[in-house]
Amino acid sequence: MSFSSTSFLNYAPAPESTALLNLKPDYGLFINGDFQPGNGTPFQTISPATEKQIAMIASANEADVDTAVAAARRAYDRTWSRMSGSDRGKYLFRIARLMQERARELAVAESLDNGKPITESRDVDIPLAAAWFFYYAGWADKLDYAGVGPNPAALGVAAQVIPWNFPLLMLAWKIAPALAAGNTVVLKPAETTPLTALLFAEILQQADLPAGVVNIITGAGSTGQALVNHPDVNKVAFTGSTAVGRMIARSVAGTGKKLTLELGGKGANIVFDDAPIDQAIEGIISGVFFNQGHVCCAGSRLLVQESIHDEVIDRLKARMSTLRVGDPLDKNTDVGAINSAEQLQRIRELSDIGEQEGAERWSPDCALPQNGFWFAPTIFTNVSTSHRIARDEVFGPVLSVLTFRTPAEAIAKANNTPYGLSAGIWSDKGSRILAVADKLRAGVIWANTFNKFDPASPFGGYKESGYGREGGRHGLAAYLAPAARPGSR
Ligand code: TAP
Repeated sequence: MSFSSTSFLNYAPAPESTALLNLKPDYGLFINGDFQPGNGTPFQTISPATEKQIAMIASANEADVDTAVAAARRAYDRTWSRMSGSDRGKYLFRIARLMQERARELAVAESLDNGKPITESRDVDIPLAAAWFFYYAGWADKLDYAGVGPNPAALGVAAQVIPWNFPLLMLAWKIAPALAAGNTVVLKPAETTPLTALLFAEILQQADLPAGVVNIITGAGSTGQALVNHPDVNKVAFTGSTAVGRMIARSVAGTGKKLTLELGGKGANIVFDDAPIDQAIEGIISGVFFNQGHVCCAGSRLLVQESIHDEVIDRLKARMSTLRVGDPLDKNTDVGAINSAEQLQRIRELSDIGEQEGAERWSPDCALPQNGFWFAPTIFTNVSTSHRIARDEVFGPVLSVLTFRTPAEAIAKANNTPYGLSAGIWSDKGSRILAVADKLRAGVIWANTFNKFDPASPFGGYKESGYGREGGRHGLAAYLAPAARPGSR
């Protein structure tokens, strides 16, 4: 395999945006500061909007995982754990600034590889990813205040496995706090979206980050499994499905590895009859159609007060009819491509089950492109709490609508899910918002807004949505242990 830098792109519907990209035809594993071939069989990453290949990606087998963990351990022992917090902070600031400099290129690569609209990657994913590095850069020399007692210590080597819905942003959520706290990292991106993680590896080279402090290994689920099972890993951080999260929790049990899990969700967006309706309609739309609904904290269940149900549904349908589904690189696109054929299949299956179980299905009349993976924005009314579409995470542009009469009924229905990640409350009364929020079992609750993120704000779930928090001081504490007392181990 060659790793020469040649301009390469099969996909060119919006030439002014793709001209920014100078992608390589093949990407290696990023280990110990260099790209190198993997021992597994390389795989292609494709554009989900066209099904065309973007690049070939190396695959890491167990031996490569071992090399990457050994590189991270060396870098931890010899360099990163010995560096002052203020010097680590300087590297993080440098990485953040380089991400800003290469923001447009990263945004195009993200939309190409993931399928999300360019306006979202440009205005949300990439700026937030840089913001995470800026935020944690500021913490690097202030760890005594990070919430785990005086003189906290790093954990060592962190194994991080991330999903395909926010590839660069999830990378930032994982790597920035780990490095600020003094850990070194081996990260595995999702198989369908490795591209921006590999461009990020180039940024690390530009930033002169010491070799081995961050290693990025690509491959399938088995690569992730080998990584989290590696005996020389001290911390595991995973975001993805609840099924894989469970397997990881089992394999980590009894090993002494510290674990954080950010898993699925089935967020309730609760709309009371005194809600600011215009804003609520926009919040419901962005709550479930942002990023094609590939969002763990999506407001995928609308709980609407019975007295305003018909008005809300009419207005939602009118607004959904204005959504443009299509080319992710077109700035006018609202809803892009579904990330993979497998995910499209899952969304179709759950939607078909919704109809079979008696819910009423509606989508606006919109033409979908011939090639690629697409699903029209869809709303289900007449949904009851026992329906699969009210219980299972669809992870697609599908909204299930339930009704309630009283706040107590809204709370009971919102909490009637195995998940506990997010919720939204729409009401004119602050006292009602606070009273309802107090009784919701959700890690993140938005009031009269939805899907807003900030690096200073902790994010994470209850119940089957996982444990541990990312973001803020809490996110840093997940990468720290209180320092051992003198004379003890
Ligand atoms: P997962 O299989 O959980 O994938 C997430 C990450 O874990 C990927 O990097 C994946 O690698 C890796 N992985 C897979 N099997 C693993 C194992 N045994 N040990 C360690 N790592 C492993 O998610 P998915 O299959 O892409 O999506 C399935 C469903 O999960 C979705 O429909 C959605 O409901 C949910 N999901 C939730 C989230 C969030 S943010 N909560 C994110 C993604 C998906 P590969 O990509 O190479 O398989």
